[in-house]
Amino acid sequence: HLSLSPTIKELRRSDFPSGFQFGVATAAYQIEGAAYEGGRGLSIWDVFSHIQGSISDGSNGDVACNHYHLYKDDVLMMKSLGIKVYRFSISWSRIFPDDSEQLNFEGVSFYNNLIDCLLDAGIEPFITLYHWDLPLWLENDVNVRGWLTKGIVEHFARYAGSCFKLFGDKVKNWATFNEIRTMAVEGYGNGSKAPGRCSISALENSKKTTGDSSTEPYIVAHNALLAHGAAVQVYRKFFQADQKGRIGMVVDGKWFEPFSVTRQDEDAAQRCIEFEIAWILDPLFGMDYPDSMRKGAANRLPKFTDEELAILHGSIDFIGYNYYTAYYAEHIEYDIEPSQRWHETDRMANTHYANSEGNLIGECMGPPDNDWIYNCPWALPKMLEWLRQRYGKQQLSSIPIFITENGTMDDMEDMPRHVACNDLKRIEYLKATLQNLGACIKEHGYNVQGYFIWSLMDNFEWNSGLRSRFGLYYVDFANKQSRYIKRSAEWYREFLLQNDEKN
Ligand code: BGP
Repeated sequence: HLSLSPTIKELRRSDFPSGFQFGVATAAYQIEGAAYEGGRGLSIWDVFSHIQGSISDGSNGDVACNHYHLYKDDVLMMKSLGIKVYRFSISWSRIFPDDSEQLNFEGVSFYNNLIDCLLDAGIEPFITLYHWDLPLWLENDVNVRGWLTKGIVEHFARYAGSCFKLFGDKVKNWATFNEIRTMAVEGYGNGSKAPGRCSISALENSKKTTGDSSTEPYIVAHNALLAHGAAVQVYRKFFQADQKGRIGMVVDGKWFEPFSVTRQDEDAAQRCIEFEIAWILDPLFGMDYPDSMRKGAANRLPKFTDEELAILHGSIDFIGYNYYTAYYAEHIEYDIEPSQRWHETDRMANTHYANSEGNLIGECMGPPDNDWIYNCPWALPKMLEWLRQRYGKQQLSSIPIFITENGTMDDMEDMPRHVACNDLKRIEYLKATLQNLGACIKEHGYNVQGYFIWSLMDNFEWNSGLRSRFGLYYVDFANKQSRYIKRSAEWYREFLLQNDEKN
């Protein structure tokens, strides 16, 4: 019952509106390395990645792609691709390494140099302020406790304000956060990402017993939303008029397809979408948390004051949406002790595999013979339509969407370089996603203005380490982090440059 991609034979730059921006995306901890250089302070990821058992291949981001030292080459690589915009994140602990909150000028210079280099190459910087690498001093501060208290809000606003002041004359695109949902659910629900807090005995990694996973993901997301609101207030009050940039947020959320055409499964799919993307976006559009969450998580979900909601309402100039994949959703009745509940069980719906395998994480719904993890390019238009239905065509006509991440990985330890570089399936996936995107913009007029491939190069893929390769370029981590072009990079370059010449 799945609708397949529209059949467009060739993908052309002209299938997209002129002015549509194509780029690539990365994040600081995943590529920079130089973890102990340039005056950088530690972040929660430095600690987490060094705890035995937390990263599946035992790697960490100490060196990663060594982008800190190789950034000039990386910018040349981007220039050769023909991209016009580059999304990357700033490492907060490179800017404010310790609790004195004194600027680390070496860190500031690194980003200034990178930004200058990008601008020289004709590439616009698109900066994410927070891509999960919280300074350790904020995690350890007993009054702040990372994202667990509202104490974090003023620190984030101060950090954001410093970035606007330091870089805002040259940077016009700001995203406050990357995927608040992921950091809340995986950092505090199942504990698979830093700071690795988890109290759910039903989960495989139940050895982690810190934290209260029935409440913490909600508290963390709530405080991050408030921090977003505070940062946007700073930008709008002190910087936006002069700097003339835009500020928004990057969210994620899978598409959920009802497993059967029944009212119950349709409700389950809707509930799953609400528990992911609407959790974060609804408050930004002047609504409270979705009703399904207020019912499902009941008194464990924090409440906004009217004043807080007013700050969040209208606090984005754009939506950054990271699209990867789709899952089935099937209604399942759970009978779970409130103390054992967490985000996944609260939404009371999962895939049809949930019970039989005792596994609360869903199964991707792509073709079964496909060995790639992300393979549902057709669901992106469904999500765009869902967003339009929920937030209104008129409202979204003034709040553009950027697809801030889209990509796929090969996941194999010791994959030979020649195999990894001959990545025809990645091309297939990216091309199919772009075909779907281009066609639905053309046919339905969705206000999507840009698309970023995750990722420029293979990098430190969080809990799965260096073995999961997402890059357009191969990185030889055992040999000076040398970069090698993959077929997908050649394809992207051809698409962007040839068509550019034609236009
Ligand atoms: C996003 C993150 C990226 C990157 C990507 C990979 O959630 O923003 O930093 O890690 O995911 O995909 P996934 O985490 O789905 O494997």
